[in-house]
Amino acid sequence: MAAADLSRRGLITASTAGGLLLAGCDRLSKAPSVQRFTGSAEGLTYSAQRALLTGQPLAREFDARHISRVFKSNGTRHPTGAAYAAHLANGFADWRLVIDGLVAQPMQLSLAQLRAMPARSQITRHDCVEGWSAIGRWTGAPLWSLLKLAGLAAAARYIVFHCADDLGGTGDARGLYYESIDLFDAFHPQTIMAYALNDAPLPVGNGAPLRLRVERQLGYKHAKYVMRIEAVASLKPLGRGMGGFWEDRGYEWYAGI
Ligand SMILES: Nc1nc2c(c(=O)[nH]1)N[C@H]1C(S)=C(S)[C@@H](COP(=O)(O)O)O[C@H]1N2
Ligand SMILES: [Mo]
Repeated sequence: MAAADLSRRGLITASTAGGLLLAGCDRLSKAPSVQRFTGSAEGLTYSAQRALLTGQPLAREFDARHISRVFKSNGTRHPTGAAYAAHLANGFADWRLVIDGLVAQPMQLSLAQLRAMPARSQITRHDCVEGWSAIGRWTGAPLWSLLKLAGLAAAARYIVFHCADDLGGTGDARGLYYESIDLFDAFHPQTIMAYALNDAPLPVGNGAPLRLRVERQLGYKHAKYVMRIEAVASLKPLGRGMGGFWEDRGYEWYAGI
């Protein structure tokens, strides 16, 4: 990702209320009491969002006539590196989705195996923080069915998605893309691992061969190029500890729409 993109990201983050608060209170935020306050304020937002979702638990689904003519590709449009290039060259025949961490049965699934599982299709609207939306039909295996297959351990609290793309090369952007969600969203019926967009195999620009759809949250939560799904008890040991590539750089972890 270019430095210009990154500074645009920085501006977007700073323009949110949380971003302003953090940017303006750099020294203050080092005080433990302030950290506790910030932490609980975030918790309030989270439970408030959860409370608001009660009674309307599904994201809106649209009719086929609403499907966008072009579904934009954003963020990484083509992962770099020899490993991804090799997978792409042979149609992802040797690619495997790893499911591990706090599960009874760690596994590796081929694209053919994923396609053979019961699928869900949904026409939903994708909203990016950069100010654009697009409607597409996504088809994939429900995440709950994969977690059931692997047998989620009782200690698991979050599901982490490890991606193939490294946004490295420009200082702060160094690192593999990753994301995480809680078990509410992981078991939500509209949370799927999508391998098709508008009834065609997922294009490279949109995350081939597999990407997350977590329809009640903003675009950056929808991890593309997913290589590994990991069940964990805590997000702290990953990346910089905030639960995702953009969260590590100031974005909200729970990005409710
Ligand atoms: N691996 C990975 N996933 C990602 C991104 C990325 O750069 N890398 N960008 C995110 C952002 S900000 C958005 S808006 C969507 C874009 O999805 P699209 O390319 O299908 O439009 O993917 C999200 N998932
Ligand atoms: Mo985005």
